[in-house]
Amino acid sequence: MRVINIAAAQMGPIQRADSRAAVVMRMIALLDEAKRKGADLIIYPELALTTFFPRWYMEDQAEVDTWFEKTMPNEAVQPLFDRAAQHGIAMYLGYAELTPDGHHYNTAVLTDRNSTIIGKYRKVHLPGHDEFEPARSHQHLEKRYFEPGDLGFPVWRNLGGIIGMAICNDRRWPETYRVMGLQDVELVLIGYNTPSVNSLKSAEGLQQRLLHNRLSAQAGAYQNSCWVVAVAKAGVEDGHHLIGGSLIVNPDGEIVAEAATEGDEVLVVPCDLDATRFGKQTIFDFARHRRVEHYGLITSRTGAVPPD
Ligand code: CDT
Repeated sequence: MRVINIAAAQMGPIQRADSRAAVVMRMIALLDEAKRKGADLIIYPELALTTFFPRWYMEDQAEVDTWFEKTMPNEAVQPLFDRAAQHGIAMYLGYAELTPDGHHYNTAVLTDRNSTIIGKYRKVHLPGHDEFEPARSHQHLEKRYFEPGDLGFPVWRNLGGIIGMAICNDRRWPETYRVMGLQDVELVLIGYNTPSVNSLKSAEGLQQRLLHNRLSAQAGAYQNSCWVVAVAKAGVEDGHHLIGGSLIVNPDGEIVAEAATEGDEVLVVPCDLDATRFGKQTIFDFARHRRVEHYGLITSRTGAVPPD
């Protein structure tokens, strides 16, 4: 058995007026609870330090940049890194990254037990739009504020396992998991902020969005025989509702823990990475069963093209 005690640290809403320092205090409280429950690794949501600012239309780039972190850790976040190192807990932390040469990414970092950053992922699949769209019930301006990630889907050895990262909308795309599956990934970590309503389809509500969240994580876990941990920022943020439903899924695609609230809540589950081996050596033994000669369209074509 190779057990990692995983803490899915769901966060309740962060309001636009909340300071980084106040948010970090909440994150440290979740970290302390995770420690009491024996966690080795804690996963926080996407953009965990701020409100989900892409719902706001902004034209002033200086204002936009106030939502981004220029260094990681920085002064506001250092207490979280310090406490994690003190507890010996590794971390997945999502935040908005502004690089020294002016690039903007929706990013997550992975730390080891000493709070040393050992991995960085930049969100590849950016949903939404890049201009104000009055027909929508709310804006989702990720395409305006972020560039698509430029790092691909790497995996890292950490805590005795092989760990990969994705961010929110990435979880809906099978390619996300498969590229990591082809690197023998055992544990995929995902943070998310998902509005409970579809801004263009009022009939799609909370229950359907929770269903899609489960479907995506369960399919990714099963089809790649890996653990998937998906962690929400939830509840009513600046008047806009985000789904909760943080969950931990085993390599058989079964949900082993799911958040019960839309607030700050920690789920801790012992996850045996050796449980990934059976599926990887049988039905999803990629080396024996995949037929890449038939998969060319996956990388040669982006949009669907109907037959003549
Ligand atoms: N943050 C994020 O990626 N949210 C999207 C909302 C999709 S609707 C534009 C998601 O896939 O959950």
